[in-house]
Amino acid sequence: MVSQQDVAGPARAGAARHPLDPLSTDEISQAVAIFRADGRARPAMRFVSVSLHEPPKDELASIRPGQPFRREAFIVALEPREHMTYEAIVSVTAGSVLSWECERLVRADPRFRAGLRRRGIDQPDQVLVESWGIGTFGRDEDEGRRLIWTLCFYRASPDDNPYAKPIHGLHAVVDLDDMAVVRVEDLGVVPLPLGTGDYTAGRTAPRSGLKPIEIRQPAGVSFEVDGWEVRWQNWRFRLGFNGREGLVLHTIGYADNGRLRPVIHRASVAELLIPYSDPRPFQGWRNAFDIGEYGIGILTNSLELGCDCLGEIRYFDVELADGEGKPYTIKNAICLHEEDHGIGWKHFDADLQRAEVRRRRRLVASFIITAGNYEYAFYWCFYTDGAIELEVRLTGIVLTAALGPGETSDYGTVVAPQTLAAYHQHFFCVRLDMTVDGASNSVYEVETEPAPAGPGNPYRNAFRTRRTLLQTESQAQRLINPLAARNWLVVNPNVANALGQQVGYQLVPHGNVLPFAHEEASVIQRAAFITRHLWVTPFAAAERFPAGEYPNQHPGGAGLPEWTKADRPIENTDIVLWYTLGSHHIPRPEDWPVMPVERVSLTLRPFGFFDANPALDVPPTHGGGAGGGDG
Ligand SMILES: [Cu+2]
Repeated sequence: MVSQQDVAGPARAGAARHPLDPLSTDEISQAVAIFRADGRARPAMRFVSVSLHEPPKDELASIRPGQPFRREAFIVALEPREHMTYEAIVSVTAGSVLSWECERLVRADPRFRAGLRRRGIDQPDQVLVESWGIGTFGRDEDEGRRLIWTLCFYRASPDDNPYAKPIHGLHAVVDLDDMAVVRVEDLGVVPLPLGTGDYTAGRTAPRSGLKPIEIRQPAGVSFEVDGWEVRWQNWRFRLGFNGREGLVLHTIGYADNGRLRPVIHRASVAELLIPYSDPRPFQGWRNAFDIGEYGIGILTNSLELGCDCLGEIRYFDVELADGEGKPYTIKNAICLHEEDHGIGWKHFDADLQRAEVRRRRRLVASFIITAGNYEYAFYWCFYTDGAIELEVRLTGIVLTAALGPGETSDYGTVVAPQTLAAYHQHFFCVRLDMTVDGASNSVYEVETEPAPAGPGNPYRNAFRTRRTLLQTESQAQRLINPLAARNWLVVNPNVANALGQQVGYQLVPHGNVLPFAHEEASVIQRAAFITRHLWVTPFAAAERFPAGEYPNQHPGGAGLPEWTKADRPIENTDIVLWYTLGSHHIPRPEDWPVMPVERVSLTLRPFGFFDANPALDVPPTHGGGAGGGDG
């Protein structure tokens, strides 16, 4: 086991400036070189990931500015010939190189080519071969092998939308260690749909009348960036990035009267699961763990000014390692900018005939990924009133399957002739390592209930809140309940505000959903975390991913269900909140050929963290300069 190496030793000039900085190109190269030089490494090894091994919290707390610090890389590597993996169970995603080889391999297979010919396709190069994790569906012959299966689409011409032409019923199963096509299954021919699914510019006459909107900040931006640290309007946090989770936020704090008060130690989206509804052979295997199997950091786009992001933008490049362990850069991977967000607060005093109004602003750190057909845009937003929001926007192309002429399905929407977009869901598991005014936190479930009728409630109008302390892990596996206005309050029971109340941050759920797959379905076994909206665990450094480290082909039970069996106490201690945000997708014809953005979100807002409205001191604006400090 050679999974961790001390890479750089004490910090040197040009190296990382902070222990939480993502690995630089040099550090990735060094880590891989050290790893390769180890006697246990094999020449044919492939690298799944080389990322920062984040320092433990106590060590982080003890590092003084200017002091040297350790730098460690976390490496996951595979040895295909010996079927050796450097972790117990390894994801099928061995980086871009493997999936590319897999696509070529499938295209070259004579059984696959014969299947294409039966469908009138003579150009295998024009077939898009998508690799999907095979999951666990009880086939004995699959035991102990690293397998993927394929879904195929056809591009009639090079710039076509391939998802408009799903190739029905032809699937290959590939062994990633042997790099061999294990079998090709042909479930019968359905003709390719005729539509093109074209959504590109130049073929539709653009609508007229849209005049330019310009976002200008003539005096510059209001945030400061120092390395990976960001400061803006009392907020202070660090950006991080890795191949699996993409953007990570570290040490989020708020400067309050000269005192930096911690709120969240680490925040990331730790898993993204898309279960599909189509029950047909192969289609019923479609469950993508986009983080655990593929890695949303690896899938991150290079963003473009004026298109992805508008206004005064600060971009961050990120460094990752490819399958050979060679570092590469994703330019403009993270976007940082501020936005006017409408009014922040207002009151018009009728007697005085005077209005007090302040604008609301937010600072947004974002990244966008492409996972095959889909795009996900992740926005972490910090507001002038102390709120934090994660907003996810979903767009891209819905996954399609072909239908026979006149055929419909109970499990999807016909979005174009003979083109079925299957019902599905997207579950984002947000991991929040809380530290509200210090590491020792507790969680209350807060609901509102009617007060009982009686002498204390003579007009029957009274309602009150009920707080339930969640004391152990089993008590903290919860669902949303909007009709009871249910939310969760993370408090520091050891710190009081000026009113004598425990300081806290409130997790406010918005729209959400549960899975519809049966409990015994493979996807629920493997991803039990989606059966509860909230889980709370005591902090443990090794507990990072809700479906376990390597969900692919894992029979299930790993991650949250396994850890929480111990039913550990979660009161007045260092805790982690796991909130799963579901987007329910019954495709509409309007989602074709490319889908208008759908958005889901989660809000954390101060509840007694401050003594009063923290945005009282936002200066007023006068005409014109929307949100401008002195416009
Ligand atoms: Cu969707």
